[in-house]
Amino acid sequence: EQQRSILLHSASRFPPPLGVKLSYGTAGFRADSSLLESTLFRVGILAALRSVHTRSVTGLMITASHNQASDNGVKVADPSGGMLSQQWEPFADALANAGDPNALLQLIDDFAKKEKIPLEGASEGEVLLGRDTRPSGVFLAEAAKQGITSIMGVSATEMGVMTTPQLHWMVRSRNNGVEASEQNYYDQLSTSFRCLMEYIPQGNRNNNVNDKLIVDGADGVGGEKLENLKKLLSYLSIDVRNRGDGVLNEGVGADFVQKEKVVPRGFGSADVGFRCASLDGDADRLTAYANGASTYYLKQLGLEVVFTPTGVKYLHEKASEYDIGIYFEANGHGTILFSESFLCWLEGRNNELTSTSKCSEQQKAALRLLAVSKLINQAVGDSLSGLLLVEAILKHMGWSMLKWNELYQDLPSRQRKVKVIDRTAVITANAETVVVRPVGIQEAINAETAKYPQGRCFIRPSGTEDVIRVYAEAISQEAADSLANSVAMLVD
Ligand code: 16G
Ligand code: ZN
Repeated sequence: EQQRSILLHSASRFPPPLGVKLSYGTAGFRADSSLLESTLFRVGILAALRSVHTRSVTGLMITASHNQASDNGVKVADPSGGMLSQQWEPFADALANAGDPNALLQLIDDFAKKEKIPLEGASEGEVLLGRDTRPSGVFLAEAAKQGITSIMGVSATEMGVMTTPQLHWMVRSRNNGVEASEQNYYDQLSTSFRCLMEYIPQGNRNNNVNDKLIVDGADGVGGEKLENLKKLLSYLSIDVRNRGDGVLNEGVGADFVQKEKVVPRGFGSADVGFRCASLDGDADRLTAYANGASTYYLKQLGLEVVFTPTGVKYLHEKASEYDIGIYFEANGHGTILFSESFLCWLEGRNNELTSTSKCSEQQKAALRLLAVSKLINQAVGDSLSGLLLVEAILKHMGWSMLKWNELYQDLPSRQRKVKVIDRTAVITANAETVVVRPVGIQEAINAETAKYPQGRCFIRPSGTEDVIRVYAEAISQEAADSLANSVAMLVD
């Protein structure tokens, strides 16, 4: 009874906006920040219920990533540190769209019964609450906190301004019983980075790879966090630009650089010859690094390459099936996952090492892999940790930027988006490589593609916008453009 009245009372303070329908989508709720207060309150309830249900710490992150500064959004981190379980997504949609407080209460009641979630303060829970640098994050965090604490026995721990991957990392660490402060995060990254640098093969120690790296922080949270991290780093000097003085994501950041194919604000001819990288607005991705040509290259190396539908949650799930699963998206999301059993095996090699004096090549390799597993964020893609891993690898291999770039030739490509009345009319299969509906369209795409040497073309409904995305690759830029155009016309 007490739980019901608390919920009814607090819900009445956060009425949903009229005529707005929200969907949890591929990466949580996202909209103009003025529309999101009630959504944040409700997602707070969701994260709290998830915590009670799993008897673990969960997370709630307030960000709209690369979107414009006036937008905002929210997503929930599961106890593993990964994305919210897909089984709970329909409940997230229902919660966000429920009408008056009574309807909301009914929904929570039914769901709690179905999932056997004990309410009435019978159990405990904790939600870590983080936000990016958007000004609206402040009042939205307050709404989220009200939602979290309206579930009896659950507390909200405010982490303040964080990168998305920092918050996910903290949730994961807390549930693994390790210390999980921001300082712990920097310590883990800088220690494992130092370890990798110290195990660089003799011959490559003094190679000509420049120690300077220039980073575009997208005028978001990543720049200021990198400033903290860089103080602890040896062997590398980082010049951080776009640290938040300009407008978030405007003419800066990984998404801008990838889509517009131009250098970000604050970079110019004086930077030619240096390694540069762009983070996105919440620092969970780096400038683009995948294309059809990389798939071909990786297969040639003898690696197994698998496709999944678009979206981190699908990639992450698939990658977790392997001892070492590396996943990435063309837009810069991705990380590396190590299985528990493989990590145990590596630890075993490590322990052998301390008991004997001489370190074999195999043992060194095991040590490096262990360091990589600590450097790379196992919870979710992380531009700061990804950045350091790339630096360590370049140094290890003795590769210059030029050499790295020459590993394989990216195929020219073109992305187009086509506005449609109903994007759900397009249904795909085989990890979005084949269109099954509308009937006949795949045959038409095949016929167009066949006209272009090395042509590839896919269409799929976007998970975040009301559009159909068209992606084309071919032997020249003109050919890729032309293939994308003719297929866009088929869709229109
Ligand atoms: C979201 C997804 C990303 C995906 C993108 C596709 C997460 C954290 N992010 O940003 O993985 O690539 O949506 O958007 O899951 P689209 O369907 O509009 O192209
Ligand atoms: Zn992002």
